[in-house]
Amino acid sequence: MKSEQPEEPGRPAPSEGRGTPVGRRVVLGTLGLGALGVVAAPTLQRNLEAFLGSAADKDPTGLTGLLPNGGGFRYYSVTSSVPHKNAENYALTVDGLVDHPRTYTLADLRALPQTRIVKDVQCVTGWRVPDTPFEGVRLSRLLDAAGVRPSAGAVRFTCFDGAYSESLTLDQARRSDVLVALRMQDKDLGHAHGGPVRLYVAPMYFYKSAKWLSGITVTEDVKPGYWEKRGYDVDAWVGRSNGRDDEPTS
Ligand SMILES: Nc1nc2c(c(=O)[nH]1)N[C@H]1C(S)=C(S)[C@@H](COP(=O)(O)O)O[C@H]1N2
Ligand SMILES: [Mo]
Repeated sequence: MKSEQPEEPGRPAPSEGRGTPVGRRVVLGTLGLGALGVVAAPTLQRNLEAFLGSAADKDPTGLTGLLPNGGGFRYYSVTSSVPHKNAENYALTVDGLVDHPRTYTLADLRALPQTRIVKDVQCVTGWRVPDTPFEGVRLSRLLDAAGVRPSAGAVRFTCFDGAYSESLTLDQARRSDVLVALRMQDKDLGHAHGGPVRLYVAPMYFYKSAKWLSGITVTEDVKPGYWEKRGYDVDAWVGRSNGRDDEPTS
């Protein structure tokens, strides 16, 4: 199996799995998923997301992060299970240093103007997926509606997995290529890709694009996110951070 952790002499290799990379057979054995091979059949490809979501829910090891997530993506979660949310129970709260805190339902977000962006996706561990459409509401629109106070300098993102978090400076958050995304690859975001709503930060490594987004809190200063507390760069520009030289994505 190809290692998820490229050798980078002189600096610690980025790591997004909780386990050591292991052979495919070991992963499958651990998960009891001996039938995974059949998932590669094209007719069953559409079931992959649902399959991965349920596999991760039963995976105490975190090794599902080493499994493919369809179309060149890898499935990542830092928790062993994530609740499923839909139009009935999804909520996104915007609060913190704002004049008009508010909670959005999925219907609320769908009713706002949608922006579609097509760029490459680049993970800091090395994998890249070309020309991926994301669609949703510009984060800047939600911030403007909330009325950001002059003392604010940053935004913190939290997730209904109960563990992941991310951050942007206010200037970064206001870029036109930063979305609260409802759709990916021209489909509603599935659970395995962070649905029903994830953040999409086009110019940055994909760890910035928090899945299962549930909270947007305007803060005074940047609060480093989950991976940033574990060594990743807070300013995560593709090609000029984390010691990497990938082609920029945006
Ligand atoms: N809530 C949450 N968001 C997350 C992560 C995570 O573990 N939990 N992993 C990040 C990383 S490192 C990557 S590469 C992408 C993976 O997205 P995918 O599972 O849709 O391929 O999600 C990012 N957002
Ligand atoms: Mo990543």
